[in-house]
Amino acid sequence: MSMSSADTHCPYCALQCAMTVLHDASSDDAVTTVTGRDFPTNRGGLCAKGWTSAELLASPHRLRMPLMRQSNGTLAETTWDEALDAVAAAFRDTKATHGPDANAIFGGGGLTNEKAYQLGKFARVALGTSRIDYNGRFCMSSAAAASNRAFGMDRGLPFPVTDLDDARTILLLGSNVAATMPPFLAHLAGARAAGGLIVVDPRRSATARLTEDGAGTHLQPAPGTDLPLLLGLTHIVIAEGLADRAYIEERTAGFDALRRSVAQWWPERTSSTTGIPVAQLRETARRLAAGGAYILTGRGVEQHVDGTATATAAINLALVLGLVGREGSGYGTLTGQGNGQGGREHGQKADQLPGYRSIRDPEARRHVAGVWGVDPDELPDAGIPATALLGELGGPVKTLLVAGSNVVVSAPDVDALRERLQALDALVVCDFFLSETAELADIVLPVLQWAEEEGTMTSLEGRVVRRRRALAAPDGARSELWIMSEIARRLGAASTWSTDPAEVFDELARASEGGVADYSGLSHALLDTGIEAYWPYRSESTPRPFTERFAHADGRAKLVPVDATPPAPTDRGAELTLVTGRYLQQYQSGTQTRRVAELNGARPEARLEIHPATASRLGIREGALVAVSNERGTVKARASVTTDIRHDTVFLPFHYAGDECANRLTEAIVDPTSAMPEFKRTRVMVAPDAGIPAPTTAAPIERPDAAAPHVVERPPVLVAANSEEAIHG
Ligand SMILES: Nc1nc2c(c(=O)[nH]1)N[C@H]1C(S)=C(S)[C@@H](COP(=O)(O)OP(=O)(O)OC[C@H]3O[C@@H](n4cnc5c(=O)[nH]c(N)nc54)[C@H](O)[C@@H]3O)O[C@H]1N2
Ligand SMILES: Nc1nc2c(c(=O)[nH]1)N[C@H]1C(S)=C(S)[C@@H](COP(=O)(O)OP(=O)(O)OC[C@H]3O[C@@H](n4cnc5c(=O)[nH]c(N)nc54)[C@H](O)[C@@H]3O)O[C@H]1N2
Ligand code: SF4
Ligand SMILES: [Mo]
Repeated sequence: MSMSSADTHCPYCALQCAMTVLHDASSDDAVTTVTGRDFPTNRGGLCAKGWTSAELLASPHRLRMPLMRQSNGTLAETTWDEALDAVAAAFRDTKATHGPDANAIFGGGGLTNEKAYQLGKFARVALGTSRIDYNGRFCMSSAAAASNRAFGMDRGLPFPVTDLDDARTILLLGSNVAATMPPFLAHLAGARAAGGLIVVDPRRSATARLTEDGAGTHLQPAPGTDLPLLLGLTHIVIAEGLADRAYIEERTAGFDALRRSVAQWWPERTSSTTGIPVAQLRETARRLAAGGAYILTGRGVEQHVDGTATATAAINLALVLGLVGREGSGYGTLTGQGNGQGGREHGQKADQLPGYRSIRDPEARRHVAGVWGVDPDELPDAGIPATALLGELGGPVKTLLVAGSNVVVSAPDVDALRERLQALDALVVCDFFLSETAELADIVLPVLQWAEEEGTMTSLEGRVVRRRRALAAPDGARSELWIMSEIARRLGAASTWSTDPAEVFDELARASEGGVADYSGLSHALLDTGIEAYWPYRSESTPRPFTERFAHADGRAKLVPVDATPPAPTDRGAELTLVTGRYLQQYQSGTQTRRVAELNGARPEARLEIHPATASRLGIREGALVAVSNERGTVKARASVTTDIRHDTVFLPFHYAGDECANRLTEAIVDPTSAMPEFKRTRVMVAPDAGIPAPTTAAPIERPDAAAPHVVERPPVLVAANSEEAIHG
């Protein structure tokens, strides 16, 4: 058969747009194409990343053999047996010499449910280590912590995304969906038509622009002042008698303490802290109370040292207004990575067992150990969150396996992290490309891409969808389920290690039974019948889990008082606040999208957004090369002079490596509850960069040729040929 096709979902973000992949192997140049497929979330639409996703399947950059570090420092191809023997030996030696917690795993929210589940089991059973966490800590942890505390459950959107279509008002805090999930904009159309899209962002982002022409309001607070803003809005709601007293009485607990906690955030104080006029504050509060309102948060308000408190304040506002668990209104957070939702439910988190259970809960340990066929007392205790785990590298942690993250670009303070990665006894990276993190590895294991594997993903609305295989993987690449089973076998691990995604899913379903994220009624076969599957799913789908009760034992939502310490004044001489975020055409650390000619052609480099007044004060012209620096490092980028940003703020995307890597500047300080790092508010100095060469990217990726912008001109390169410079640069 030369033509094959599969109904599947996009490899990138949490909207999980439905697509059909067509593979035509009839000629020598096999062609794989994607088309949008009708589905409630995307209605046939895809963004530029989705449309171009198939290009990477046959990419010349694709890894096709395991790589191993040679004595001369380069990476060279090796056989699977040799590579897996070496990985097993590294884990065994590390454990024997330094104890089980000297082995660590770093996972990712892009992994299927099956792989994320197996990775958690692999850490606890095959390695016996507590040291596992994942990049979702950098993404969803603040919103997750706030939702768990308030509702007893963390499902990003506790309602189908199509519920938003009928909203009259949507308060969207710190989310730039116009760039990060373009097909999602269709669900904002109703609120825009009603004049009720309220976007809170210190930048006039593409999403903020959607409020123009009467479609809504853009609130442009100082970065990091969302918490006072939300406390102030809650104050107004209560003071003006807009709170839903009957709902508060019937469905929540803790109102009196909450009321006291916002008492001091009167409108004038809120206004002077956030920079938002009192009239706009009052208008926003009244609009939210007028019916048909939703409150949604994104990374802009969550990726802060007070991210959990801010998400909690957003939830409190929604609860006081009576929006949650009612038809036609709601609160939610917009999950980011493809499986950002499912990836945070099945055991990749340091303190978690499958089904969103606590590893410290004796009953959960008994149940899951029973499914795994091991003694519950042998399961390790809770580990430590991602930033702390990365902080242990080269110290207590000697061997690290990374699967599904490019930490040396995406974690905070990457210059320091790079040194720690280099101090490891062994770094093992599973990837299909030589990411910047894989470049540092001792062993690189090439894995499958999305269209080559079977599995499930859980989208931003808590819906379990099927990822299906459309074509065979290239020779030499292997599935992570196979890799884990092979290492487990070499280590003589207990339990069984299936390589069949449907079987692993069945095991996951049993392990999750009775947990908060209960998948026990689901299977690949059932999902293939096309049913709608919102978790919890024991015998039926739960599209709106909070309609009757919240997940706490008493059925009530908890109002948790939080307070804000007003931030230090924003203008201290030459210092500016750096906020970081995303471009439409680049995805995350850029490993994938920087290799797609069309996408990288549109966004080939990081640009520093800076206000004209600030630029002129600093002597910076449009397009000029600037140095952005602080005590941790320096980033070189060209300036984009724009009135879309505040005077006191500059913006960089975090998709690039080398001199352009924004995370050379961010600090590894974290939220005390969620351990989310501060990605959105970093003090920097900006200066013209006279005489210093233009930015270079450490990634071995050629910029597209200007004459042929749709062609990647780089020939297939075997990594063995890589220079020292490319590996260590
Ligand atoms: N094109 C593209 N799409 C993606 C991704 C990608 O990398 N590229 N990544 C996916 C993932 S994993 C995620 S998590 C999502 C993220 O999706 P978003 O949350 O939309 O992404 P960000 O661009 O990080 O942040 C959103 C906005 O927050 C604003 N912001 C920064 N600081 C503050 C602040 O203090 N307060 C407020 N109110 N706003 C602030 C920024 O200016 C930015 O416009 O996108 C997903 N989709
Ligand atoms: N300054 C700043 N930093 C940030 C953020 C920010 O807003 N500002 N956002 C944070 C957020 S929200 C996130 S989610 C992180 C994301 O940052 P990362 O965790 O680095 O995410 P990706 O770039 O998607 O990295 C995924 C890597 O795994 C590979 N990969 C993809 N799928 C698979 C798979 O199935 N298996 C394996 N083994 N590999 C796979 C890809 O090729 C890529 O190299 O960055 C965080 N860092
Ligand atoms: S919005 Fe997200 S899921 Fe949809 S096509 Fe774009 S990247 Fe893929
Ligand atoms: Mo994310």
